[in-house]
Amino acid sequence: MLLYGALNIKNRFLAMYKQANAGHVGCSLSVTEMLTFVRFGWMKEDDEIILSKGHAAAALYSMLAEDGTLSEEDIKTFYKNDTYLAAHPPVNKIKRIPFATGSLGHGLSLAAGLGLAQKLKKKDKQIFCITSDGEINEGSTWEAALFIAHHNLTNVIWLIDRNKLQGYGRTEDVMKLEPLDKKLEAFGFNVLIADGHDFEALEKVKVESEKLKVPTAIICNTKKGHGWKTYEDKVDCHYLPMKDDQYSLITEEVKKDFELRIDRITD
Ligand SMILES: Cc1ncc(C[n+]2csc(CCOP(=O)(O)OP(=O)(O)O)c2C)c(N)n1
Repeated sequence: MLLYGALNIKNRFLAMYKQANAGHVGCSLSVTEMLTFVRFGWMKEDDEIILSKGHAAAALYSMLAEDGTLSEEDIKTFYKNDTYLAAHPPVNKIKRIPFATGSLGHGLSLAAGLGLAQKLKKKDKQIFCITSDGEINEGSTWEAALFIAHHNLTNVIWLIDRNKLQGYGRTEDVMKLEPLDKKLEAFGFNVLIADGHDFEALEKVKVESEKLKVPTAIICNTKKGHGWKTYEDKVDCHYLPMKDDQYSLITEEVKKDFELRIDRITD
């Protein structure tokens, strides 16, 4: 079940961040449900997933432990010397990580290339690309969007983690993106909008996207630091590592959030 998967993924990466004393906790909490849904609720075994916002690598590694690609022993090496579970995903080291990401703004171009290759080979593989919103500031993202629309790459599914925060401020203060849906539509996308933490909403856009004959961009409205009440939707959840008391608090909050959601389903 998706909710259990997301809980495990969160608990695992929170422990990883804690032992590494590393930041980017909020970035991973923002994207967990999107990753969980794509991996366990949408993609087929042969499909590709590209996490363009590579700074949320811990969430990706944790998801790959959840599906058995990585072991719990691998996970313990996160951030350590000589590990391949570095702060950003490496290339050619881990099954299901086709490209190194983390230099923001490149993931969608990589997805576009894969998408075109699949189309030329007449294969039905789908390419899921999760970008952040801040990296839409990069011109390369728009170039990839033009390319996807021009080649009508309906096999590329672009999900945007629209938490409205970047590293040092709010997206609309740093470089305005709105009206993002209209801009993407003008580029030739069918734009769908969903709550990126809500599996039912994600399921609806999945069903909707499958009816479409033009490329899909899904704006997933999220909260950076989702569930970390002290820092949710605050810029500090980007770089701040968790102190001991915060780690206890956040794991407790994540558990409560999970129980609330289970209750809502079973009511
Ligand atoms: C090309 C590039 N410039 C700068 C950075 C440093 N950096 C890491 S994360 C980040 C901003 C994160 O904001 P956003 O991209 O919106 O991600 P999210 O809020 O979803 O974590 C920046 C500028 C980078 N990784 N790549």
